[in-house]
Amino acid sequence: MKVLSIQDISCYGQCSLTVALPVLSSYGVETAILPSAILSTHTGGFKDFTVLDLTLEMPRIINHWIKEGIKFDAIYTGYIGDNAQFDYILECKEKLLKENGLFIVDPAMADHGKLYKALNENIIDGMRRICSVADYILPNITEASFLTNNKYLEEYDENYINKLLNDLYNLGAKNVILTGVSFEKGKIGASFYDGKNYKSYFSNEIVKSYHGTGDIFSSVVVGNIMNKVSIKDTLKDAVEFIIDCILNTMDDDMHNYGVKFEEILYKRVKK
Ligand code: PXL
Repeated sequence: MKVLSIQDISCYGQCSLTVALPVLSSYGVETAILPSAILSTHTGGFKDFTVLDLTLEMPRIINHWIKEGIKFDAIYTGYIGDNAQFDYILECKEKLLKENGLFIVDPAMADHGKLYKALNENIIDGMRRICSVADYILPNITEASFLTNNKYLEEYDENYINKLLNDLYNLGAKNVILTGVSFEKGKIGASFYDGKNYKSYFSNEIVKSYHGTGDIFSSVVVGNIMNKVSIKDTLKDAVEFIIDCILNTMDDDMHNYGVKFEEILYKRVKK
């Protein structure tokens, strides 16, 4: 099983490729990377972070792999800093994905009703383009509302979530997993829709939010999908993983930029 992950390297801060690689390895998945940019840190909460955009390097790497005949069982995308990269991502889907390979998109671009700091609104169209041809998409509620032009609501009911799921499905994605869903106080989880069935999994909410948890969630989902785990067990695994990571971090006041997922990973691998 070989996956290509396309997202940035945030050198410090426990998100994007620096979490995707260890998490996917722990699920037995070989992972190649196509870095979209190198940042000194992620863009949430750090001042004056540096960015090296890697758009120009992407076609060079892609063309080399095409020449080598390299192909992947899945392509998994995350944070993309530059709109010019969506054409290259679609080229990867066309030329580097095996027949029946899976194209999995986490449209990582926003949270809590706002786009991430370094992005502008053009990113939404680009993410919509790749979501529309994806086998799985993994937005949070903010991203879902931007992609579908629904109002972002903090208080909502099941009708709102079902509308988001339906509208996301109608973009063209075959399977939708919406994260950060909560219908009752004290419970949080994720909801799934594939055009036929709705499924959700909820656990006890810890009211603390950290950067990078969406990336860890998506990586756990990809690890499960590659191992052909059912969607019900996949949702449970990913939701419980994130809650364990937050519980493992929240009493450490010095660690507010991401979650301490490594100890959770180690405990699971040791079992
Ligand atoms: O965790 C999502 C993410 C990924 N990459 C970068 C980010 C963020 C969120 O802020 O800034 C560079």
